[in-house]
This record gives sequence, structure tokens and C-alpha cells, in this order.
Amino acid sequence: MGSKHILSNYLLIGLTSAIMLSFTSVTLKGQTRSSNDIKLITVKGGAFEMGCTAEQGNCEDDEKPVHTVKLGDFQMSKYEITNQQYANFMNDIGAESNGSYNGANYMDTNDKDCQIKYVDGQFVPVDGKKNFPVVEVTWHGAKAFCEHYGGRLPTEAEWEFAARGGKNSTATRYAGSNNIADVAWYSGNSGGSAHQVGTKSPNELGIYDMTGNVWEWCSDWHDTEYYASSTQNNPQGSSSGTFRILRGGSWFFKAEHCRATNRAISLPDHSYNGNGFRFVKPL
Ligand SMILES: [Ca+2]
Ligand SMILES: [Ca+2]
Ligand SMILES: [Ca+2]
Repeated sequence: MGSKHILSNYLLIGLTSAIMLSFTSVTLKGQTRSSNDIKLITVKGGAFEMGCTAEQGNCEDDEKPVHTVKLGDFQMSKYEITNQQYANFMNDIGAESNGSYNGANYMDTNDKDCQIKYVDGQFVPVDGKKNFPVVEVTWHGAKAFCEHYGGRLPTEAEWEFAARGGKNSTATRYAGSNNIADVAWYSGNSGGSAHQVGTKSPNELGIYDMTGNVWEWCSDWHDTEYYASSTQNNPQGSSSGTFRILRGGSWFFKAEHCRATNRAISLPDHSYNGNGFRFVKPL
């Protein structure tokens, strides 16, 4: 953010990375595939009403007041990031066997619920779990993954705009439907675990599992009062805080917790078996 390519040597670096990017991205039928097989959907920007709009029903205080937010265009991963993609990342950077890197905890590989194991010097998904959403990943690890592949975590505003269907929004309580079972794995149908990504119906933008399956880390700090003072253009969340935002609910949670505007929080170093993330690439 905010990098200014003023000097000619910086321009050269910019050109080099543009050329490298051209080798790592291909476009298929309007859908871009970034490196590490991250499939991207273009989300056209616009203005929307963020927070507790009528179709959401009973909201919590931190979802109020409803306020107008304007966003530019961006790309978002079609699916939650998977165990295979996260294992590739941990191998690419040479993370420690306990899931740390440069002293930061990126993944809780010692947790029995972690679906990536360290075997013979490599991170590998547990058998049968490569296309399941990565879990037991910290906010620090999720952020580092996104940056490693030329992107970033979504802001909370981008996440909510995309979950609502962006400019194609049909104003549903969940991402793509008022009937949660159509679009999500949640407590009522999950059977007590996450499911392979992309196995329910997508939302209006063709993005899968924004409701349920796993919670998704956003870049923002949580602040209960933030919506009352949010900037209108591309809000980045509170400038400081203790907890980071998670969105969308998970396989473990009831429908009311999976609403498109619900906000949840966790310490950025913590990891759980229902917390994962999604990738955003600026345009
Ligand atoms: Ca999700
Ligand atoms: Ca909440
Ligand atoms: Ca854990």
C-alpha cells in the first residue's frame, strides 16, 4: 500500500514484477488464475449499504449503524484457500515444522485438528483433505500467504460487499440465498466438520462458501464503534485494536451467526478448526 514508483530504478523493479506476473497468471473465460492455482473472480466496485440492513433481521450492536461505503474494483478468490494451497505456501517460504516462520506463528501444525502435516521435510495435506479449506491458520499466516502471492486479505468492507453479491446483489440474508442450506455448510447440515470447497451453490458473483464452511480472516481490527465513524471511501477499519475480524460463520455455527453482516473476532495469533481465509488481489 502506498508504494510510489518515483525513481527510475524503482520503475525497473516494477516492470520486472509485471513481466514475472505475466508468466504466472493466465486468463480463462474471464476468470483469472493466479499462481498457486488461486482462481479469481473480478468484483466490480460500487456503493452499498454496509451493516444491519432489513433482510438481516436481528443484528448485534457492532453491525450498526447501516452506512454507505464505496469501493473500487478488486479480485477475490472464488474459493476459500485450501490445505493444498497453504501447504504449497509453507513449502515455498520454508516454514518451520511447527508452523512458524521468522518467529511468527503461521499455522498450528501441532493441533490435532490441523489438516496439514510435516512429513520428511515437507508440508503435505492429510489424505483426502487437499481441497478442503485450510484451518488452524493464524491471521499472521493468512496475511503472509496473500502477500506472498501478490495480494492481501480482504478488508471487512470488501468482504461484505462481495458476500452480498456486489453490484449483482439480490439482498439475501446469506451469501447468495435466504435459504442457508442452498449456499452453506453450517451447523444444521455439516455433520460436524468442514467440507470440500465449492460444493454448495455460489453467490451472485460466482463466489463459493462466503457463508459457512470456515470463518474468513479480514485485514481489519475490530472496533464495536467503528461503523458510526467509518470513512465512506474504501474503509480500512480501526487503526488499532486487540482482535482481528472474521466473517461468514462456519460448519460449527448456527444460521444466525452466518448472516452476511455478522462480525466475529479473534486474537491474530489464535487458530481454530473453523477459521480460514480468502485471497484478494488489487486491480
Ligand atoms: Ca466461508
Ligand atoms: Ca457478531
Ligand atoms: Ca489451534
